[in-house]
Amino acid sequence: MPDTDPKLEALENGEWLQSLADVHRTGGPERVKSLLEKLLLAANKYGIVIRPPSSTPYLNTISAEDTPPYPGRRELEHRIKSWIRWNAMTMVVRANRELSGIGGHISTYASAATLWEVAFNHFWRAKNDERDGDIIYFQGHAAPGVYARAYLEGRLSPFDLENFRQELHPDGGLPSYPHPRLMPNFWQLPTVSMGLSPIMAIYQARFNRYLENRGLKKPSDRKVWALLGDGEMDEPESLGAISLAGREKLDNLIFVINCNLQRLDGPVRGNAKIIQELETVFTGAGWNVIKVIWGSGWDPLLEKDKDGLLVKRMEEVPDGQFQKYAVAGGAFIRKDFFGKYPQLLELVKNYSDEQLEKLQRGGHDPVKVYAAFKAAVEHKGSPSVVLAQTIKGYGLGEAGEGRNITHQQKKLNEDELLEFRSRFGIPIADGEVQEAPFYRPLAEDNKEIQYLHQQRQKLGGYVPSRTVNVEPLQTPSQDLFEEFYKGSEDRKVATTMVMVRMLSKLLADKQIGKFIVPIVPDEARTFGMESLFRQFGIYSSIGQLYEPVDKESLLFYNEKIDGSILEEGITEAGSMSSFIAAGTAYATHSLNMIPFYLFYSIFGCQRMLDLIWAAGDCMAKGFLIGGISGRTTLAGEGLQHADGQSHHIYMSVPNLKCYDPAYAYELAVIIREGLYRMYEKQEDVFYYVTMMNEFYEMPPMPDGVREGILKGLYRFKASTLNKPAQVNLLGSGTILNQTIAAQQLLESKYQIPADVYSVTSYKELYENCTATERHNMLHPAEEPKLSYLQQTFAESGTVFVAATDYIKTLPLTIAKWLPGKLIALGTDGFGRSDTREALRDYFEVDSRHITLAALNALAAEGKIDSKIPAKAIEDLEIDPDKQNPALI
Ligand SMILES: Cc1ncc(C[n+]2csc(CCOP(=O)(O)OP(=O)(O)O)c2C)c(N)n1
Ligand SMILES: [Mg+2]
Repeated sequence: MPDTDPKLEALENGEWLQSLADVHRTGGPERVKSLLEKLLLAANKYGIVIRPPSSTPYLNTISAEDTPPYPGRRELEHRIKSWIRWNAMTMVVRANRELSGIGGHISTYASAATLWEVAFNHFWRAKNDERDGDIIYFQGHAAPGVYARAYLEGRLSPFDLENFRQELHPDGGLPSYPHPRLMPNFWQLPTVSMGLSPIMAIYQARFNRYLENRGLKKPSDRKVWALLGDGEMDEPESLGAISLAGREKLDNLIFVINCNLQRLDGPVRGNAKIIQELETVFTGAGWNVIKVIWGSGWDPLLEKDKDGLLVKRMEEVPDGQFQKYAVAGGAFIRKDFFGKYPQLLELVKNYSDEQLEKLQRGGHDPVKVYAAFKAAVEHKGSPSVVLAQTIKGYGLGEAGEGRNITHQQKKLNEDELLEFRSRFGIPIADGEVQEAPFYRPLAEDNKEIQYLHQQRQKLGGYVPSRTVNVEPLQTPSQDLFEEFYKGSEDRKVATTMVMVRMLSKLLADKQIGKFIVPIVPDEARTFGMESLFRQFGIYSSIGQLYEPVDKESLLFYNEKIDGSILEEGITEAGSMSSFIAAGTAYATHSLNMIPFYLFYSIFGCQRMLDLIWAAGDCMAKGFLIGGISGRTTLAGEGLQHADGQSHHIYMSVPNLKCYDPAYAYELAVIIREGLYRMYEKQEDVFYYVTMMNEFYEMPPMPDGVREGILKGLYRFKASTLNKPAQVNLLGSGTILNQTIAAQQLLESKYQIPADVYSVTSYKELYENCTATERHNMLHPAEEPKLSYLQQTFAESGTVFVAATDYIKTLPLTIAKWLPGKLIALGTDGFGRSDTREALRDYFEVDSRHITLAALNALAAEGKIDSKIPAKAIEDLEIDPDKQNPALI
C-alpha cells in the first residue's frame, strides 16, 4: 500500500483543482469535459474504472434560474383546471351514487391535472388540414379528466358525463377508458391495459420516422406523447423497448411519468425512490431525463442550502415517507423531515406549519411543468422523459389525498365535497354541493372559457380527436394472384413459401407496393423471407455503416434508410406495436399502410394477445401471419414451439378474421379479399392467417370455390365411388391432405363413399351459425333462416369427421349445427419433438385415425357391420392402448 501523507494529499488536491479551474476559465466546459475523459482513459490503464453516477441529485433538472417565464394566464388556467378537477371528480361520485359498484377513478387525474392542463393549454397540437397533430396516449384511468375538459370545451354534454360508465344507457354514455372503438371520433389510441402505451408509443414514434425516411410523409415536428403512471413502469413492456427509442434517437417521443409514488395497493417504491430508479434506467438507455420534483416554493430554501444538507435530506428520505408527508401535515414535516438536522430546522424557522404543508411537489406547479415540457419539446437527438413528482388524490383531503385507499375512492360525503369545493373555489353554493352538480359557466363571454378555446385554437383544434380521411385503395387485380390460382403443377411447395412469394409480388406492385410493411421478429430466414432483403431493404434510420458479411451473396443483409422491412429483432410485443402503428396509419397519417406481420405462430399468439386486443380496439388493419404453425406440421421443435391453439384463442377476438388455408389458391383468395375489405371497402377487420412449412403439390383452384373459401368451407373432393357420400371428412391446413388420404382408404379398403371438405375457417362458420341462430331466436314469427353450414350440408349424410392440427374445441364449435354426429380429431396436449409422421400418429390426426373415426361413427349409426372398426384397428396398425396425448 502506498503511503499517504494528508498534507501532501491536500496540496495535490489543491493543485489539481486549481488547474481544473484554469482550464475551465480558458477553455470552457467542453475543454473540461475532454480533459476529464482523457484522465478517465489514463486511469483505466492502471485498472481503475470509474463509472459516472447513474443518477443526478434529487432536484429539478431545470434550475430556478433556467426556468422560463410562464406564457399563459395563470389565474384563468387555475380556474379552468379547478372546474375540470371538480367535474372529473363529480362524474365518478355521481355514477357511483346512482349505481354503487360502477367504479371509476378520482385520484389519478387529481394528481395529473396540472401536468395535463399545462400541455392542453400550451403543447398538444391537434390534427387539422395543415398538419397531422400530436399522437397522445392518455393514462387510461385518468379519462374522467379528459371528459371533464371536453365538457368545458362544449364537445361533450352534461348528459354524457352523467352517463359515465353507462354505455348501454338508451341514450348512450361514456366508456370507462380510452377506447377508439367505443368513441371513434374522440379517442385516438387505447391505453388502459398498463404497459401497452409505453411500448406502442415507442414503436409509433419510430414508425413516424420510418414513413418520413421512406418518403411517404414529409418530415415534421409532430410529437408522440405517452402519459404514464409510475406503478405502470413495473410492467415489462413499459421499459422493455426504451433502448430502441434511445438507439433510434427518437426526439419525436416524450414520456411523461406521473410519479405520485403510489399505485393501486400502496407505494410504488416505499423503501426507495422511483424517480431516481427511473432516471438511472432511462439515462442508461440514452434518453433525455427531465426531473420535476419540487415546486417553486422550494427554490428559496434550496438557494439558502449552501452546504447541500437539504438536498442530502431530500435524497435520504424514501418515497414511503414522502407519501406520509402528503398526509401528516406541516408540524410533522417540520419534525420529521427538517428536524433530522438542526441546520434544516433553522432554515425553516420563519415558515409556519401551514407554509411547510403548502410547499408543492413539482408536478403540481405549472411553472416547473411548463419548463420541463418546453425543454422536452425542444430537445434534439434523443427521446425525453419527464419524471414529475405529484401527490395521488391531490385535493381530496381526508377523502383520500396521499392515502393508500385513494385509488379506490369513488364516493365523497357532504363534508368532503364541501372541502373540495372550497379548496378549489368552485362557484357552487353550500346548499347545492351535496348534489355534486357539474359546473360550466353559462355566460357566452366567460373569459375562462374564451381563453380555453383560444389556447386550443392556437394549437390547431381539440384533442383528443380521431379523424379518418383517407382515400380507399384499389385492390390489386386478379392478375397478381393468377399464378397461385393455377397451382404449383408438380412442384412441391409449402404455404409459407407461397405467402412470401405473394408478399414479394405485392411489394413490387406499382400501385400498392409502397404501402406494404413487412414486419418480422428475427424469423425472416425461418420463413424464407431473406429473398426480400436485397430487393426491398431492411429499414434502418442510418442506413448501413458496415460491409455486410454476405455482401457478395444475392440475398445479402441489406439495411437501408428507405428499406420497407421492419426487422424488429426478437420482440413479438415490439413487432405487434409496429403492426398497430402501421395498421392505424389510415387514421393517424391518412395513409393506407398495409402491415404483414410474420411471426412464429405460437410465440406471437401467447406473448401478444393483449396487444392484439388493443389492435382490435383501435381498429388496426393488416395481416397477422402465423408462421410454421400446426402442432404436428412443425416437425422437430416440440412442446414450446408447436402451435395447436392459436386458432382457438383468436376465436375470442371479434373483428379478427381467422383462416387456416391448405393450398396456394386458398391463401390467394383470402389475402386478396382481405385487401379488398380492409383497404378498398375500409371495413374494420383485420386478418390472422396461418402458414405451414410442409411441402406438397398445390392443386389448381377448382371452379366455384371462392365463396366457400371465404365463408370457411367448401367441398374439395367428392367421392370417387359415384355414390352419395356416407361420410363427410372435414380437413384444414396441412391436415386436409391426411383427410384426402383417409378418403382413399375408406373408399378403396372399405368401399365407403366419402366427400372431402376443406375448412378454411372455423371462426367464420361459427360466427355465421351463431348469428343465424340469434336472428331466428329474435324473430320467431319469421321463417327460420339457415346458416351457411346448414345450407351446405342440407342433403349430406349424417356422419362428420373433422381433423385439424389444432385442439379439438376448434371443430367442436360448429358441431351443433351439423345434421349429424361430429367426431373431432385434433392435437390436444403438449407438443413433442419428432417427425410429422410420428407426431400425427401420436396426436391421432393422420389418415389412419381419420379412417377409424369414420368407421366407428358409421358402426354406431348401424350403417356398417359393428365388427369393422375393431378389424380396422388391426389393419391400420393402431395401438389402442397408447396413452392419451391430451393428458400427458
Ligand atoms: C395490465 C394491467 N394491470 C392492472 C390494471 C389495473 N390497474 C389500473 S390502475 C392501477 C394502478 C396504477 O398505478 P400507477 O401506474 O402508479 O398510476 P396512478 O394511478 O398512480 O397514476 C392498476 C393496478 C390495469 N389497468 N392494467
Ligand atoms: Mg402512481
